[in-house]
Amino acid sequence: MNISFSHLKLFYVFALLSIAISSSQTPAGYDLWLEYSEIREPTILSEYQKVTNSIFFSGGNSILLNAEKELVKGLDAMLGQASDIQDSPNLSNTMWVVKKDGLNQELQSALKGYFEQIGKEGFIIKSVSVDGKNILLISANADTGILYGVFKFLQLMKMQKSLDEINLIEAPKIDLRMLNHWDNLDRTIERGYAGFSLWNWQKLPKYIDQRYKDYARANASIGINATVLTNVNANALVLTSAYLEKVAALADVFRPYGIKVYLTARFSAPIEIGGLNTADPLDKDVIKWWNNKVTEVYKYIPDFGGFLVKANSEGQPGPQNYGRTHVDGANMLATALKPFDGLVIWRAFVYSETDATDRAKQAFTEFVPYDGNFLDNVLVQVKNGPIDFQPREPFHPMFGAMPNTPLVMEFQITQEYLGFSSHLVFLPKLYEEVLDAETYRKGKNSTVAKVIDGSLFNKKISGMAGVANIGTDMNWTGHPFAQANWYGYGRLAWDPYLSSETIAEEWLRLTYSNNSEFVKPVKRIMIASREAVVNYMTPMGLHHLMDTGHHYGPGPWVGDLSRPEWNPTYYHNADKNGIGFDRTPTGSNATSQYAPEIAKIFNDPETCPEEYLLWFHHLPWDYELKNGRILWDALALKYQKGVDQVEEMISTWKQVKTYISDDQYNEVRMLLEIQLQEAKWWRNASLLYFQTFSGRELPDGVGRPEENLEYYKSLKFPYAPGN
Ligand code: GCW
Repeated sequence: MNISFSHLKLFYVFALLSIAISSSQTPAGYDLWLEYSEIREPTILSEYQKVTNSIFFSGGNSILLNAEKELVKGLDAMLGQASDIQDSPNLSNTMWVVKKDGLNQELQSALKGYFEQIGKEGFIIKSVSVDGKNILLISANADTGILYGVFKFLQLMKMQKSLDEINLIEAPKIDLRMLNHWDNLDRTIERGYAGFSLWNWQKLPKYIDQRYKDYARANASIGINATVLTNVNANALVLTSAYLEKVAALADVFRPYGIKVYLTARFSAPIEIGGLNTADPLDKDVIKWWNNKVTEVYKYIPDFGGFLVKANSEGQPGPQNYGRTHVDGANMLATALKPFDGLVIWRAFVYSETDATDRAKQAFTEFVPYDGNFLDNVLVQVKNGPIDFQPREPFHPMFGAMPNTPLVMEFQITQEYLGFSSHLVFLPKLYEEVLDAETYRKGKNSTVAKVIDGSLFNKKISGMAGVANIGTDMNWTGHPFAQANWYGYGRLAWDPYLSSETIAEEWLRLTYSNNSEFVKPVKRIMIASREAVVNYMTPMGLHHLMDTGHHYGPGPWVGDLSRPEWNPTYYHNADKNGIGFDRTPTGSNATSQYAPEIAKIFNDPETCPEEYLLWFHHLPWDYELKNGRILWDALALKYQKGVDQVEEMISTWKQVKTYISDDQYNEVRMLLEIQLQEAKWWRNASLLYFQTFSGRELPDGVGRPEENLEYYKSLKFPYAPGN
């Protein structure tokens, strides 16, 4: 074929054009809630154009530079105008972005009360008068506050909030707002369902993947300020100099976004990488080894956050291997970190195969007696419930029971027990339920949120951790709606009193659309989704019925694992007489670990909230519930309800098709179909199995299983992810 010059030229133009198009477009979902697009609402548009017409941005270091870059990016994309940004003030300015110390005396004193409230990370967004002219001010005491303020301003713009409503004095209510990555050094992720680990250890430190910056930016946009890079089932190698150099490179990327790096410390590291023959926390060589190691870490990473430690839990080494206690172990590390202002975050997720007491009681029993014995740079990290990130658990009784120890809340964002990344489950609904729970430890209104933010017992430091659901998937989280769980976690770490409704609404507006015809119904889907998963997996207080190891799908029949508490049969106790775990004084007496006011409610099946009934009680199949139904029927109907709720989610999603792109629509539709299929699987398998004990017919209205119990038992998933 003869290709003429003009053909070639045309080809060249096309090639260039397509490069331009593809480089300006990131893959679907990659931009998370941060995709800035032109505002089409004319009043809002002109309002924001006016106020951002001429901006004085008082820059400086790399955090402020990121804030400025973000502002420019957002304004250009949303307002379609290149903004005029100056580094010194002038009379034409309509907006100022300036730290407190850059303001004149008059403004500083006018805003004094606010600056006192917002600490190091808070911000002010407010209209003020300068030389008799109104300007919009974004201000803060420190750099990170400016960064957060800019993100907030852009989010308000994107959500099309009128500027009249904007008068914000905001500060985070929790100090440490952390992600915990369960990422292994080989880049697999324990309980990860969105690809591999972002950290490319092989290419670090020289090669800095753009994703590290995008990750940091996304976190900063919701106020996350700490990240634990490695799995709590730790590998000591990350503490060797070869890896510390790589960690330092990541810390350098994250620092300009206000994020500190933490690592997990394997307790036996002095043996594994230090050549010692013990890791006894009271041994002087061990102490010296950790002191040296910590000093080395700080040479690489001067603002290193500290260590997260899982010790003497599920086979991880710890101080008890040497006859020492959690306090001995934590305080030894804390002493090494203290000179550098580093922290120890010691996990309370412990249970032992040699201890026959109810697993739900073990963490409390082990830790509460140590209250007051930890050094002041130790925080104890407690999972939201006493077992393990189930679709529903009552709040962990340790919350409120250790007034002298800062307790960090550990939520799981990755959906280990909630459908992996195929099920749409909006987790802030779960988080909210736990945070709002009443501990009664200092009378009425002693909520878990108040324990966590430190206000109940006047703590100097507070924290929340979320086990990340992030991986190398194009959209970061696998399921597009799982992004809402990352987002929502960050928002609640910032303000644990926010409602899940508010968060859902924000996320939808920022991610999809401001159109209320879209937002309203989809918000309904999100809000209903958590109860749906509880209903089709583990209704009425049932728990830990997932199949072994990978936790994918139902396995209530599993009863042959070496450790009793790894078996679902341990948790449901179904027999001819009934079902449920008796945790009242006639059973394990786990209820005694709650304040008496709460224990009393849980102890009596008549007052125990129905959603925790089988968590705390073993009840006969014909136990009569408040609505007059017997337990067996109610349970079966709950399973059905879960399936129905997913059907409703699907039909609602179909109704909003026109408001989003086909790709966006189809992606979620396909996932919802999987969710429906798996919800039915859960219902069928669970009910057929429990029916072998109850011996009763399924009540009307409950779908009939397509297969028999043997079929469901025969299903195997050797390559289920995350295991
Ligand atoms: O939920 C269980 C998980 C383990 C996890 C452990 C923990 C990292 O199944 O994979 O280990 O909890 O939280 O330590």
